[in-house]
Amino acid sequence: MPPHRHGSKDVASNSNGGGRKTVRFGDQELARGQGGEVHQVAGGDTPVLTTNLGTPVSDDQNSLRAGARGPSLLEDFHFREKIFHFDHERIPERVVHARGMGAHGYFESYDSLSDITRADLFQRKGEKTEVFVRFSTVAGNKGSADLPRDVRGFAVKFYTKEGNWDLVGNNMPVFFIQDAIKFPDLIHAAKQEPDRGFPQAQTAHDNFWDFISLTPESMHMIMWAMSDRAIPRSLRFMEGFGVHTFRFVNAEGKSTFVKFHWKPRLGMQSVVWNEALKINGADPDFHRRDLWDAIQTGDYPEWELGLQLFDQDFADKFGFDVLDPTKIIPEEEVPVRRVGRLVLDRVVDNFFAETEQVAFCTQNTVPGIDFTDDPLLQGRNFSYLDTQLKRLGSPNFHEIPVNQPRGCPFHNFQRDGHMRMTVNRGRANYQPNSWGQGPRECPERGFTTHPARVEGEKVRLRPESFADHYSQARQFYISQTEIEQGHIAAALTFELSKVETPAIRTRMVSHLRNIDEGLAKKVAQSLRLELPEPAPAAMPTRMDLQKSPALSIILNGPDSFRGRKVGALVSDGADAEVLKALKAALEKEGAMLKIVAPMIGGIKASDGSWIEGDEKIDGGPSVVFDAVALVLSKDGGEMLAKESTARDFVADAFAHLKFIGCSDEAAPLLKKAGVFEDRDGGVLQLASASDAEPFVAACRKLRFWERESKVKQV
Ligand code: HDE
Repeated sequence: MPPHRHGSKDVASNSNGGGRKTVRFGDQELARGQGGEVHQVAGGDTPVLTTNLGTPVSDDQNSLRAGARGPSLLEDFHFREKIFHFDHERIPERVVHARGMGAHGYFESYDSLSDITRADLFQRKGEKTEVFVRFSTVAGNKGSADLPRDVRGFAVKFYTKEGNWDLVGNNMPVFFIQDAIKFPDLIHAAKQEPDRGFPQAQTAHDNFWDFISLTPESMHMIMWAMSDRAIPRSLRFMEGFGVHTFRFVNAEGKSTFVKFHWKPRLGMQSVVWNEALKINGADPDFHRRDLWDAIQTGDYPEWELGLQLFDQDFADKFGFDVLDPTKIIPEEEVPVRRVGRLVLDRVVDNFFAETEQVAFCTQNTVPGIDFTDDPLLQGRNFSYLDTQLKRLGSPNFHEIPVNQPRGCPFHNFQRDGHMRMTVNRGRANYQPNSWGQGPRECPERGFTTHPARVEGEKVRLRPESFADHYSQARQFYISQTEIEQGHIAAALTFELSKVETPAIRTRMVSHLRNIDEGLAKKVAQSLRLELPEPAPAAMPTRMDLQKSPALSIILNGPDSFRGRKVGALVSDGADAEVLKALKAALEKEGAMLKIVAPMIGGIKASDGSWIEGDEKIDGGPSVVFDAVALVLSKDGGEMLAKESTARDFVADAFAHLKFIGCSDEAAPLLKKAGVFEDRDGGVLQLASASDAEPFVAACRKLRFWERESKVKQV
């Protein structure tokens, strides 16, 4: 029984909204209904609530009934419209990349690239082009968590003056398969198993590894997907890649091959796996929130666009086929030229209207940027347009504001269809016409396909130049630091430990033997498996490929704590000077301090000042911070030593190799957390204001990797 009986006899005479009392609440005019509910009424700046067709609504709290306790009446058009619209609020989620986060911004060109492309956005130094970016995970459904081990989508829509260019990339430069015809199989295998509907947003299950272990071409991508690249700390701390080789074409028609890279201004950083598992529980929206907060606080996320440019001669000489999307061109062989920056400076106004309805299509290109014959790219050029029709339900999805060209007008003779918004005027809806109406083609400005020669028989055949599946997988692995190699082995062990069929585990290890013997042994041992024979390989693994240091995250650390967060666990009596100095040192670094208090209302610091909490201890576990500080009074240290969430805060920070700043008062807590005896160079003195700057300087290393071998044995 609800607390207020809206329909009881005594209010029957007020069922049309009569008898409500108007009250003031702040600046708002509020009405109180007979049932006690309070709601805003129109007046002043508050507009009148209407139906979709503009009819003013008098009562949005009660449906029309025959008598206060009687049946609802079909006649209630406002009720029916409201519920009808609600029933249709959802659209099909993306079949992949369902979970995403979008933002607006701009791209600024550093230079004119007119010598290599006629693409308008690259013609003028300093030119700014509006963009919309959507980041995503791949396998999980829309409501899944942000930190599964997964590839991240990095899709950019440039609203250029010559049309929209969509660069629909990922945070890894290669892909699992070489031919688009395998995509449905790959995705079926990766998503929830069809009979049981789980596991959600993870590849740690039999179907995925069954498919992968039967698909040697995926091995290079598997090395990336099992590396720390698959668990980025923030969307702001990851690279992006166009993956395929594209073409730039200049005004003279000369073509140059190009691979696209995005380089994050704040450098790369990942979480450790155990941290990812816990973040997904503590804050499933970890990445979304981080991007939102960064933009809202004016700390705009930024990437540089990098190009690897090469010609046909290089392509002919290079050891792998540049059309094969399972291969990279090492940066050491073709350096990345930075040509502009992407800045995200505006969050969306409405998630559905923009992030959900944005329709990226690889075939959205502009004069000066053309495709190559990469069979994955060719397949994508069909898939994206088709998928948008399914999702958005009409061929007019280009009229949705986020999808409309902004930098230029658009005219053609396409007409009508579901939800057509444009009112096309005039008699001519075809051309040529003799009414002198409508747009015409423009050979000089229009998109022209680069006239690449094509010849050959019609065949279903994978080229021999795509046959080497292990050499670059090996190159990626050997380019990692020992720590990162350990993470790849641990990730493979974790995933394969979730595989219930031993034969699949074994088959997977047989591929690892073609990549690196050490890796294969490590994984076999961790699975308690006998080392199988190497998998039969179409081509022997090349042992001559050099390490590519650019592939390691740790070797390319930012050496800065900018854009990161320290969580300070505090108690009543916490040293106010230390907290002030810590905040100042972090702000100087471009980083943030968050206060984690036993109670959200805050604490009374040593100088009597009141410091509000940003999080209550169980809502702000250390996993959501990049480093932690324990700023406690003697009593506070003793009190929190008895609090399991505080012990987890410290134990996790230590286990996740974070820098910890603390004073002697934290000793009881460190002891109870089981880390007191193991204090190391990553546990720093933070007892007085002068310790703050050295502590923040130490945090620039982001993690105290030296600790890892002491906290992880299996
Ligand atoms: Fe996608 N992919 N993909 N993909 N992809 C989609 O399009 C597809 C591939 C990528 O934020 C879908 O709008 C095929 C590579 C991103 O809205 C769909 C193949 C790369 C996004 C589709 C690939 C990507 C998608 C699903 C193999 C990195 C999210 C919803 C040939 C270069 C875009 C949609 C957003 C989304 C098909 C492979 C990146 C079904 C057939 C390789 C970032 O069209």
